[in-house]
This record gives sequence, C-alpha cells and structure tokens, in this order.
Amino acid sequence: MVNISINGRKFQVKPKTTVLDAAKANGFYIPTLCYHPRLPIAGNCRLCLVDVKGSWKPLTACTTEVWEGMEIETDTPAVVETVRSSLSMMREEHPNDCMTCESNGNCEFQDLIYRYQIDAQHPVRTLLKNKFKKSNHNITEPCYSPFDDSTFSIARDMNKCVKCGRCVRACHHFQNINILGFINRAGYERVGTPMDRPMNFTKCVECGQCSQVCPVGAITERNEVIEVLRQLDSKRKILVCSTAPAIRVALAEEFNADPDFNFTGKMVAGLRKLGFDYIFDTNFSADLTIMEEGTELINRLNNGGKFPMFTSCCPGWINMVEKSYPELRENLSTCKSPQQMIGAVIKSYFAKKLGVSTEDIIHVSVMPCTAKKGEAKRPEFVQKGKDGKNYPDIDYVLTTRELLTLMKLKKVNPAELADDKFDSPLGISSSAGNLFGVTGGVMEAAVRTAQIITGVENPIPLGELKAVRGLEGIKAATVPLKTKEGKDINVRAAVVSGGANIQKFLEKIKNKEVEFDFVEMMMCPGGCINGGGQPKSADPKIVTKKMQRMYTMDEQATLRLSHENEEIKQIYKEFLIEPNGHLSHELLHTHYND
Ligand code: HC1
Ligand code: SF4
Repeated sequence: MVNISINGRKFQVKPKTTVLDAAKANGFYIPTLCYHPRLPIAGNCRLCLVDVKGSWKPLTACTTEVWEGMEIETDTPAVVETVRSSLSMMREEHPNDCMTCESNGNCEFQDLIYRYQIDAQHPVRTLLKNKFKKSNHNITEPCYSPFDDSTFSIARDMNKCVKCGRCVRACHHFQNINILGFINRAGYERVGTPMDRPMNFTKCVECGQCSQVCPVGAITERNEVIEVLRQLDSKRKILVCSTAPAIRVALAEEFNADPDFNFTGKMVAGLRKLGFDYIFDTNFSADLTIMEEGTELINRLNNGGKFPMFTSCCPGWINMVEKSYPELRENLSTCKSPQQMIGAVIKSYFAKKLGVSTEDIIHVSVMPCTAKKGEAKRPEFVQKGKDGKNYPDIDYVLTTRELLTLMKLKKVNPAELADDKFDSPLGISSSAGNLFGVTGGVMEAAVRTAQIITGVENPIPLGELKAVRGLEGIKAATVPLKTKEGKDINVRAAVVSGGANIQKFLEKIKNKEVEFDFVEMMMCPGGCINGGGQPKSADPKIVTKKMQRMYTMDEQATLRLSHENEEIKQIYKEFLIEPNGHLSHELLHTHYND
C-alpha cells in the first residue's frame, strides 16, 4: 500500500491508483469533464487539477498516479482559480439555451458552472448560433453542419460541445467505427465527422454510445418527448406503449431498487400513470421472435441456406451490415426485431380485437437504444389504414432517458406506486424473452426452445449455458440439436457484442479462421442493458449490475421458456397459424437494403 495525504488527512491506497480515484474513493471532490469511468483517460479538459507538494505546477488528477508520501491538496486558491478560469472560457463559447436543452438538469457542465458560480462575462455568445441555424433538417447534400439531425436517431448540436472528446473515445473504443474526431485547428477546433459530413452520410450505425457519454447536450437522441407529451395530454387516440427488456432493469437502478427486486410492476404502474391506455411487453414479442427465428434456423439447417445465420434484432448491427458489410445481408435472419414485431401485431391483431383501425392507435415504444428510432422509421414498417394511406407500426420511440424526462415532467415516480400488470393479450412473457436485453440472452432463449422443438434428449438445463454469459466481447458454445430425420447435430453458436468485437469476429469469419452456424450480434458492448439510450451513469459497474438483475429475474421467474407462453400459443391459434407461415412472413419478417 502507498501512504498519501489529501488535504491533510492520511490514507493508504493501492499502488498505481490515480489521484482522482484515490480522492473519489475517500469522499473528496475533484472536478472532471473529459474523464469517464468506462473510457480510456484523455486528460484534455485540465479541470481535475490538484496541488502536490514538491511539484512546481498543479497536476491533473486523472493522469497522475500516487507515490509514497504524496501530499495532495484539492482546493488551494491557485487550483480553484485555474479551474474557474478554464470554466469561464468554456462558458464564453457556450450557448445560453439551457432551459430548452435536452440535458437541462442532467448536465455535468451546468453543474460545474453552478458549483463554481461562473457568471457570463459577456452577453450570450450568439455568433455560432446565428451562423448555423437549426435549418438542415431535410438535408439532401453533404454540408457543414454543427447542427445535425440527418439521422432519425441522433441529434448533434456542436455549438454545445465542450470538447471533452468523450464521444470520440466512445466511438473508437467501444465501436471502432471512428465517426467522430477532432477537426480543424486552434480556436476552430471542434468535434466533427469524416469530411465534416452529416451523420447519415457516414458509416455511423446510430448506436448512441456517443450520446451516452456526452456530459452536455451536444449529442443526444432525436428527442420525441414533446410529441409524446402532446399525445398523452390530448388523448385523441388510443395510446399504447410497449417496453423493451432492458428498461425495467435500468429503472430499477435509477430508482435504487434492491438488486433482487423486480421493478417491472412499478414500471407498468408508472406508464399507466403517465396516461397510456394499454401497456404491452416487448418481451412478449421477444418470445415471438424465438418462435420465428428458431423455426428459421431449423429450416436453414434442414433445407440449406446462408450460414452463419445472424440474429437481426439489433438495429445498430443491421445498420452496420447495410453500410459496411452488404455481402452479409442474406446471412441475417429475416425476422423483424421484437420492437417491430410487437408494432406489427398491435396495429393488426390487437387493433382487430378492439375493432379499430391502424390510424386510431398511437404506439410508443420505450427502448434503451437510439437506433430503434431509426428502425421504426424504415419505410417498410407500415400498414395501410382504412383510408388507404400507410401508417407506421410504431409512432414514437422513447429512450429510457426520454422516459425519465417524461416522468419528471408529469411528476410520476414509479417507485412510489403499487405494482401493476401488463395488459392482455400481448403482455405475458417468459424470462427467456427478458434475457434478450443482455448479451448472450437471445442465444440462451433460442437454445431453450430449439432443443425442445427438435427433441434433443438431454437439453442443456436452464441457466446452464454459462459459456454465453458475461461481458466477454466474443463467446462461443456448442449446442446439440436434431435434424428432422432425427440426426444429432452440434450447432456452433457464437455471441458477439460491441462494434469493435464484431469487426474482429467478422474478420476471422472472412479469413476462415473460425466457422459458426448461428451468431447473436449486438452493437452495444454487453447488449441492450448498455444501450446508447440508457441513463447516463458514473458507476463503472453499472453494466454488470444490470446484467445481474437480468439473471436474477430469470432465476425467479416461473415461466422461463418462450414456447410455453400461453399468449404466444394464443396468437398462433387465433391469428398467425404457424411460425414462418404466410401471415408471419407478411407481418413478422422483412428484407434488408443495399
Ligand atoms: Fe433490445 Fe430487443 S433486446 S434489441 O437490446 O431484441 O433496444 O432491451 O427491445 O426489439 O426484446 C433494445 C433491449 C429490445 C428488440 C427485444
Ligand atoms: Fe459512433 Fe455510434 Fe455515435 Fe455513430 S452513434 S458516432 S457509430 S458512437
């Protein structure tokens, strides 16, 4: 252990600990902006300064490791004044539109300005704002765009950027897609895209990992809170909501529920209080996906088809295939994602049950993912209304962050409400469907059902497919199945999450170093629990905690197999007839674009 002192108090810390970690662990405040616990250290904002005895200048706490006898001071007048002067300069360049900013009240820069009481020295700087208005909404030409809403998923307002570079590091470190980088020089330096193009002209997959780590409101999801609020307030249509697997565990973390507490009932109660008429579970359509995708896999194994077959529920991964690996399009499962499956059945099967038409329903999907917004806007995901016009299966997609904003605006605290239940008939789900939210979960759910459908004599016991669990980026397992002739086959399965890992994995497949039959792909490291639309968190263990909640929910559940879901049986009996049947193909399957 190393002996140090901070502001006169003595501590022992492990060798190689940074001054920042040592200070935080012992309750001292050091300001940071470019630092993020899940990203490599950059040390470029110069706010985390500390005075150290013997050093002629303040040192950055995030890059400096402790040494024996180190005497650290966090709040000397020199340190405070230097921080204040850095913040003043940053404030001078920052637009003064906090009140309408998506990150208002959840902005690290705003907190710093308040904490250090930095008043504006000059009237709000409007130079950049006036020069580049929010006018490039329908961009058809690549152009210089400090404000960029060229995708349906992400909004970028670079006027608000504080140049911390976290988004640059997230796009590189997690995804290795490298859309964002510092461009220009000196006073004109800013974060931009290759050739400074709007994001839809780049290979951006719309995963939102950049927005997840942005400390301000410079990169956010394309906000749909206000439109949903208007629908909820006016109540002119039938308001339906569906919620992804990863939402309930994110809310449990946000509202500090016990690790083994199932927050689903509180989440449903909160949504009901917001004013939704019907609340359904995307986990139901995850079960439906297992029926469709499992059948598709077995059909390919029996009748031939492209291998490996890739899962298709992650829209970031679909974007990556369409933009960067078009040769793999036929390897993708033709199944729509659970979001789009429930969208299609709500506006057909459920609308029919209610005796209403597609356009009478407004369906809001709550997702941990920004790319889901773009997925919902794909022109093929529509159905005809009684007036012959096309209406989207999903009208709005809110991220978990946006749901929290909506709850704050409508003063709804789900933790205080009595548990409620999803509506029927699209509300029952198995815990296998819930596992979709975590890397390896789709595989685990698929194996549970496929082994039983094909009649494997010794199916892998529930919860025993350990090889596909955990935060490892690339995982593999061998799964025994049977062909329709009763022949035993070993399906080579892999699970990959995170864009950087996906690229490594595809390189190996291309070089024939590895061969697989069925591969689960998720663009965000760890899966949807770590989606780009999840609440921002400074907890380095947040993904592990959410993952553990998912597995605890599975252990506690009584229904753990997709094909045993009574509402799944019911929808096939009453409506779809059979997996991969004619109506399933029409409503639940899709194609991919060049
Ligand atoms: Fe996901 Fe999925 S698991 S993609 O991560 O297949 O977003 O949670 O809803 O659609 O079910 C996301 C999560 C989600 C879909 C399902
Ligand atoms: Fe990179 Fe994802 Fe952000 Fe696009 S959305 S810039 S791919 S991190």
